[in-house]
Formats: sequence, C-alpha cells, structure tokens
Amino acid sequence: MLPLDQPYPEARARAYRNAGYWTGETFPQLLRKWAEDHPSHPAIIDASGTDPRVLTYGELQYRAERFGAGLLAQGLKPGARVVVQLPNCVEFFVAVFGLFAAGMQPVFALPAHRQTEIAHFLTKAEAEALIIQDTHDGYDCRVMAQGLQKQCSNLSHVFVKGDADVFTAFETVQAQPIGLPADPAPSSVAFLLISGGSTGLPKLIPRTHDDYLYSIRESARICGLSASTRYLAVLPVSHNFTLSSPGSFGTLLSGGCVVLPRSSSAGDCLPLIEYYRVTIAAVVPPLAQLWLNALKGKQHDLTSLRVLQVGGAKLQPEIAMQIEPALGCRLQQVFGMAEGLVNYTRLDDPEDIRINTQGRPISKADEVRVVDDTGDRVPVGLPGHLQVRGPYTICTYHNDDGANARSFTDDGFYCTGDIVSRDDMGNLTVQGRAGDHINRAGEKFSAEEVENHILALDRVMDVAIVSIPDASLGERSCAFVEPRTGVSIRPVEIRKFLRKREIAPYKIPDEIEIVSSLQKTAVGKLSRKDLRQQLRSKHLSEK
Ligand code: J2J
Repeated sequence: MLPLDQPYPEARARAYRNAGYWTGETFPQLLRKWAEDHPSHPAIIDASGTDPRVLTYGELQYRAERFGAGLLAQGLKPGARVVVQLPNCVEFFVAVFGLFAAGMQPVFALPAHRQTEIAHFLTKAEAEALIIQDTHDGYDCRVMAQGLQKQCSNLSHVFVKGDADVFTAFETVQAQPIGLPADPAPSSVAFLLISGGSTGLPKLIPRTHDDYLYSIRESARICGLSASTRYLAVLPVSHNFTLSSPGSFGTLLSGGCVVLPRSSSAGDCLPLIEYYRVTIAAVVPPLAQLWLNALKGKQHDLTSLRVLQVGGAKLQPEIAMQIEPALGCRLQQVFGMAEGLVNYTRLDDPEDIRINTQGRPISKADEVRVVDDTGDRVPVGLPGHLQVRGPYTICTYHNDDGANARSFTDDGFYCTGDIVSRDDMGNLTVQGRAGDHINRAGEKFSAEEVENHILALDRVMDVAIVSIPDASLGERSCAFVEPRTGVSIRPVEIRKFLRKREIAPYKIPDEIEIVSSLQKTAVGKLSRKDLRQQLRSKHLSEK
C-alpha cells in the first residue's frame, strides 16, 4: 500500500514537481495568503437561509482557524480524520478550512447519506469525529449520530450545526488560534472523497494538496475564472464537481465569490443568478433540463452568466443544443471523477465539440488510453475502456486492497469503468459503463451494494438491480426480486425494509418487479453481469 504522506510513486511525484505541476502549496497556507491578499473581498454568499450571510476572505480565515483551534481544544489531534456531512452553507467552508488549519483530514460525505453509509466511512477512514447539521430535508441527523456512537467505537466527537441536543454545538467550537500545527507536507493527503463505483460499498479516495491544487488551478484557468467570478454552487458542495471543477475551491483560488443557493431548483437558482450577477454555475443534465423548462415560462435577466457547466452524467445532444440559446451563455461539458481525471469542452471549442463530446483532459500530462477487453488500444473513434494515469489521478484507494487490486493496472493506470470513444483531437465521448453502477441524476451507486441490502430480507432468494434509461433522471433503477419458494413479498415491503436499513434515499429502487425465477426470467444460467444485461433488455422491450 502506498503511504498516506505520499500516495504517488516517488519517480512520478518528482516528475510532476519538476514540470511545475505540483507547486508545493497547501490548503492552510493558501487560506492565509487569500486573506492577506484580499481580506475584505466576499468569499462566500450564503443564500441558503432566510437572511443571506456574507463571509469575506478575512472572516473565512478568522473563523476557520478559530474552529481548527477549537477542535484541538476538544482533544482531537492533528492527523485525525473527521467525516463532514453538511449541506451547502458557510459552516461547510469554516469546517473544512478549519480542519486543514488543524492538520486534520475531512472525509466528504453527501447530505443524502444515511447511517449505513456514514458508519462505513467512519470505520473505513478510522475517523474520530463527525460534523453534521441538526436536521436536513426532514431527516434528524442527531438521531443518526446517536446510532453511530453505538455502532462505531472510534467516533468520539459529534459537532452539530443548529440545535445540538446532546452533542457539541458547532458554534461553540472556537479557540484562540495558537498552537495550530505547522503546514502539512504538500504531498500528503488533504482529504478523502467518496466514490460511487461499480462494486460493493463506496470507496474512499485520498487526494493530496499537490494533486488537488494542480487540478483546481488548471480548471480555473480553463474556465476563465478571475476575481470577478461569482460561482453558483448548485450541487452538494462536498461533491468533487462542486469542489474542484473548478467549483468553490477554484473560485476561492481565483479570488472570486461562491454563492450558495437554498436548493438546486430553478425557482431558487435563477433569481440568485440575476440578483448576485452569477457568472458560472454547474449542474447535472436532469437539472439543466428542469432549468430549461422553467425558463420557458418566466423572464430572468441571466446576462451575467457566462458559462453553464453540465456534467456528472451524459448530456444528450438534443438538450445540449438548447442550452446556449435559452440561457444566453456558453455550455461547457464536464466529464470528471472524484478519483481524478477531469475533461472539459473548452469555451472556444467549435459548436460540434461542445454539443457532442464530453471534452478533453485538463493536462497534457494526463495519460489517457482507450483499450479493448484484452487491454489492447482501440483505434480512434471506436469505443473502449478508459484508463488514466496522471498528476491528479489517484494511484490507490484508501484502506481497500480488494478495490485496489481491481481498479489499477500493473503500470499504475486507474481503470475508470467508463466506456468512451476518442476523436483525433483527444475529445472523449462517453458511451456507457463497463461495470454495474447506476447513475441516477448524477448520483451514483453500485447495483451490488443495494442488492446486498435486499438479500438481507429472509424472504428473498435472489435479486438483480439494473439501470433503465429515464427521460428525466438519465437512469433509474429497477430491482428484480425472486422470493424464496412458497413465500411472497410485495414491493412496498421491500421499500420499507430498505428505508429501515438507513441508506441514501436515491439508492432505493425506483421500480421493483417480483419474478418467479431470475435465471428463468433471463435465459439459461448467466453471470451476474449478463443476467443484469438480459433483464435490462427484457424490461425495455416490455415497456
Ligand atoms: C457522462 N458520464 C459522466 C459526463 C461524470 C466533474 C464532473 C463530474 C464529476 C463526477 C466530477 C460525466 N458524461 N459528463 O468528479 O470533478 C460519470 C462517469 C464517471 C463518474 C464519476 C467532476 N461526468 N460521469 O461525476 O466521481 O461514469 O464525479 O466515471 O461522482 O460519473 O462520478 P463522480
């Protein structure tokens, strides 16, 4: 296993440093620099509550460092890992930069995650603390935290934004910022992201200061960010797209301002674009479609908007074509992954490339290859497996030998699981996935993970979950469930059971079909992969 203080092989690390890709900067150091360079510039406008809150760069540094010192005063030590599950709000940034200042590593959970996923992150990351909001979307995160305390012996601290109940209130975690540790090594892991891969439970993705800052810096340059940028963080701030492509971090790095809406709906976001003169926003394809529909009815002054980024799932060309005329801005397709590689259509690309491709990699140091099942390269234009190695793509998952054995080639390429074709300019078009993951409106999970939950039901003999194309979500999930001989089970019971299992709501199947025999429903004895493929085809032909 590669060490956490330097998870890239030494020779490649040296090459990236020598080429100037890795500059040796770190997040805590940058926060101080930003606050020194433009202390009274707005860094974050939080429009998620009833009264908008503005945090300047100076205030962000002040609050973050006091929070970091507060964590140390609570007994946490530099090096500790802390799961952060906060919605889009100022406190997210205070917490994350506070953790950086205290030499601790955030583990970024999504607001939709539930006890089962958070327990997995806490255990896998050996995290000692959890930062949550009191309630979110009607879900009481404090009740979840009580369950987690019983379940995870390493969880020693819970900090709550809002009504803390029996836990420590976020606002009280403050101390004079003395005794903050020295800056971390730039090659060390800054934080862990969550992967939505094809097999089993979500994996943890270690990203270093060096590699992440390189990807953000280049992303900000490609997207033309500057101090006058106003970035609307529409998707969850803890997602890699919203953090770094170029996202909130890229905006802060450019001296711009991040605007946080109450929700991703057109009703909340379009007026904010108008009011705060937002220049760039990032959405997933289903949201782009909803915004387009909303624009048909109402007039909004969106003249400030220069770029609408769309990524996270495949954008259909028919929708892509409508975006620029309807919003009066440039469409930028973004095909990225928390594991590293990010592709952008460039703002000055010809229309055909902007509409029909998912762009090309950030860096000329991104070594991208498209291969067939045997590992041989496929000719330009033909589909194949996308593999990548480069200055901001991981070489290892955190604490997961099984996933590491499956996900990396002997020469250190990451197997993305995506099927793509590449044109002679290097632009990639996503053609599908090799593995079985569901990409439901940009939220990904593995079929296997949810199948395992359903198999925990006594009355279930077997189950297969497949993705079905969906006009509004891109994909939806369908579970084919075979009950044990002589018993019956209803979809409503399965849904109820899954809710009790405390998993993210987007993982609960959109459709459940009860079948008498899975293998007979398909044809002959099949591998799981082929079984899923046959079920998908059968389902589609019957609809
Ligand atoms: C088709 N599939 C896409 C796209 C991601 C920027 C943008 C997105 C993500 C992200 C990200 C796609 N068309 N435009 O981290 O920095 C699918 C692929 C990919 C997987 C990664 C970023 N953009 N995908 O979505 O880690 O299957 O990252 O491998 O959540 O989403 O998902 P995730």
